[in-house]
Amino acid sequence: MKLDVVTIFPEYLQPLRAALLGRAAERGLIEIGVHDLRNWTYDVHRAVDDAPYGGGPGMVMKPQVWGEALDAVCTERSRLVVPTPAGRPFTQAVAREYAEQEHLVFACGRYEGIDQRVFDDAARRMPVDEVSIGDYVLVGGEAAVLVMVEAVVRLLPGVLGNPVSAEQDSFSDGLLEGPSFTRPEVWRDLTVPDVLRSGNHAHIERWRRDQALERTFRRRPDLLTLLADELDDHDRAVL
Ligand code: 6GU
Repeated sequence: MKLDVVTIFPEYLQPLRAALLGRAAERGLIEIGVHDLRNWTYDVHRAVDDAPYGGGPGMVMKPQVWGEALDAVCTERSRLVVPTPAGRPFTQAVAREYAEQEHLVFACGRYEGIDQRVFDDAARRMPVDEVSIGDYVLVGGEAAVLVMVEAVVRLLPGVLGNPVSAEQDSFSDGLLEGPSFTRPEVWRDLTVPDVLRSGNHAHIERWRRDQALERTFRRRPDLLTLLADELDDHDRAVL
């Protein structure tokens, strides 16, 4: 998979070279390009923004600069991802969909956003998604790109040491993952639940499912409503 990021803060994307993502790149599983938007400015001031039509606070990023940048970075096989608090929610399902793509291009806006015509134009040649990582406002899209790239890349074959971890985590079955324990058996007078040391794998699986259901009910009841049809009688008894 190829990943390109266009930003006015390329140094902000340095974490893409670290840890899990850095190792995936070294092993040739992904190829990451980070591009300074100012490479495509055309005036001595290297201006990337201008006052908004219609007035109002802040600045809007200029269409000419973004148009040239995306012409250079995108191909007819790219998918353009635009982080914005005004986007559709980025979910695990979206991460799975992105993990199937051959080329993702992330366009990081700052200020009050990017001239809408940049995306309307790009959409004539490629899929364009405006996506939000949550209901809060960031200063720019860079941190959101780090979040999305990590969510996508860990799903690629060969990136995680143990592929079962990706299959079992929160959201893969629509529930939050329950608690985990390791040695020692007693720590600061707190004990590991007996069932986990019982060796009875059927009991352990049932207990884990119950814990996931209870946790989801308490913390994210909205997720359970979505899952209502998939719960069996035992599941319902837990709730
Ligand atoms: Cl994806 N971008 C920005 N700039 N702010 C956000 C966001 C994204 N998601 C939530 N807030």
